[in-house]
Amino acid sequence: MMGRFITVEGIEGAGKSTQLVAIRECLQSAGCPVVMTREPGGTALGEEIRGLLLAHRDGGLAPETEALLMFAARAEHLRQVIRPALAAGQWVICDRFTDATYAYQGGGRGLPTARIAALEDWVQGELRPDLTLLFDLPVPVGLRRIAQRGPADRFEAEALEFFDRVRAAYLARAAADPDRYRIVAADAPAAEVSTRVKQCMADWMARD
Ligand code: Z5A
Repeated sequence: MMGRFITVEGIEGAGKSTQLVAIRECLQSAGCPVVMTREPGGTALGEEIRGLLLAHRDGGLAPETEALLMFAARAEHLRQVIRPALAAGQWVICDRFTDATYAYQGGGRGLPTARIAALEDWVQGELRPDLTLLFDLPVPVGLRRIAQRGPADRFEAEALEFFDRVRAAYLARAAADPDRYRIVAADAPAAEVSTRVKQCMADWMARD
């Protein structure tokens, strides 16, 4: 039996990484074998590409370069980690996936959605997440959270308007596909958000 593919999305500081533990606990208590991974990254090559993408560089990066590097890392991630785990019946929880490309390189940088969709079809074939949890909160709240943890990477250094566009793109995608997305209100203490995540997972697994 194939496993299930769950992705976690949101703007900076939404608390995705913090809440991965709550998602894993739900699945493990239901007896599902879990693999946790992230993008960009998840393989040795993917982590190298992540370093290239997050590093500050004079002149920045063309949006096309950014998108192609994301998909290069993703192709390797799918080949080495995601597809084998799903084929072995494991449940894969991935911290960001292609919705992030639509939100950041599409909404944030302005790349045409059709270009991203073409790459998605090429690299992923039919594979899409079964469930996407979108952690949503006002941009200034997320940015305040990450400002407290040290120097900003290349994405974190973007202006507030960039993240407004990213958030709007995420919300538009969620509205267009309510069957796959669950929006988790993330502007609350971490324990309260965990309770929402667990309820959301329980509801989704019950309908499955
Ligand atoms: N990117 C892209 O552009 N295109 C793509 O296709 C993909 C990615 C796949 C990856 O960096 C970057 O790549 C990302 C998008 C881009 N942009 N950035 N930056 P990353 O993985 O390092 O970034 P991230 O995914 O946004 O991680 P993050 O900034 O750490 O956010 P988070 O995982 O949602 O939050 P967190 O680490 O759980 O929490 C952040 C801080 O807030 C931390 O200090 C927590 O203790 C605190 N926190 C968490 N929850 C709460 C609550 N509820 N209340 C108060 N404080 C909280």
